[in-house]
Amino acid sequence: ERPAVTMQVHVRPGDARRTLRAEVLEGLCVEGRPKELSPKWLYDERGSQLFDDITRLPEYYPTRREREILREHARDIARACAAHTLVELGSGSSEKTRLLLDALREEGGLERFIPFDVSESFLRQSAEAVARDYPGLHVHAVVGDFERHLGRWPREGRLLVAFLGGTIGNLKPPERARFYARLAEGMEPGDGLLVGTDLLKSRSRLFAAYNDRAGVTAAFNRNVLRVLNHELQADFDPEAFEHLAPFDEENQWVEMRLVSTRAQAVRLPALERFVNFAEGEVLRTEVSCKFHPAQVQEELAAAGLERVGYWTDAAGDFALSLALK
Ligand code: AVJ
Repeated sequence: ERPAVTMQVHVRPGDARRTLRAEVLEGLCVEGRPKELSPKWLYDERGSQLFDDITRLPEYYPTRREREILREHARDIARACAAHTLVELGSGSSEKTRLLLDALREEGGLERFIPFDVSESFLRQSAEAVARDYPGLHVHAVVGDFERHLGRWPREGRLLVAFLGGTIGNLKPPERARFYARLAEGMEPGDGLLVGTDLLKSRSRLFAAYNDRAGVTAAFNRNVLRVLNHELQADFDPEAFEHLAPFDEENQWVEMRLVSTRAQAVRLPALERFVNFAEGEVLRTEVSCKFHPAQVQEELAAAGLERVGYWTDAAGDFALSLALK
């Protein structure tokens, strides 16, 4: 018997390909403009697997730290928001989700779980697994892009929207302000947002976390070139690009770069274009912002969300903030 999962689809596979083409034209093909791609293209099946491997690297602390915070404080979070519905944006990490679901259930009010993700097949699997393990819980999966379909989910009972892992750091400050504002717009008074943020720390630890010795992050970064090869019939040679992820002090973000090791022209037949790279030219594939504790509170407040809870791990590496509308 299949567990009862309902599904709402805002993004179809064809849409993703069209969006990719438009973003590649904008991000790679405008002569004289620094080359950049959205980090969302890093996560095909292989990329998601590689990210999963990253979360277990000795140098990559965020996943472990956030799990530690949830183990310690999920009950406090559940009590402070008393939510009936948990919406999880980018519902990647089932273990962390379960810590929240368990706490919300123990606090008495949990009725509904709404995982929200761009990848339909992945989403369906994890939604069905949750439905199996939490009898009586309504699971409604939403396939959407959190930059375009925020708030497009059923609105019933008091909401807790969870955005974990530090993925908020992928948004640059103006995008982040828009994101919080749009999210707040779709919330009712009493609804909550739980957001995970990586905190500022020594350059050397940040560097190590994104330039691991085993080279998993490098493989993850280069994987985006394979995605372009597959989706656009491009002929990138991933080995002709070096992975580098320095910390940018001014912007307070780690940025992942692919650095062209030589002058090269890459064919993009699906777009009837070539992309030229000079030797040493950079393609930016991700920014990962790091935060001051007070900065998170200020950004939430600017969107009309009041931070009512703040928790860190024992080392002070990572933080969870709970804000209410
Ligand atoms: C999934 C966006 C939180 O920024 O740390 C890990 C992605 N990139 N290593 C992060 C990532 C390189 C990760 N987030």
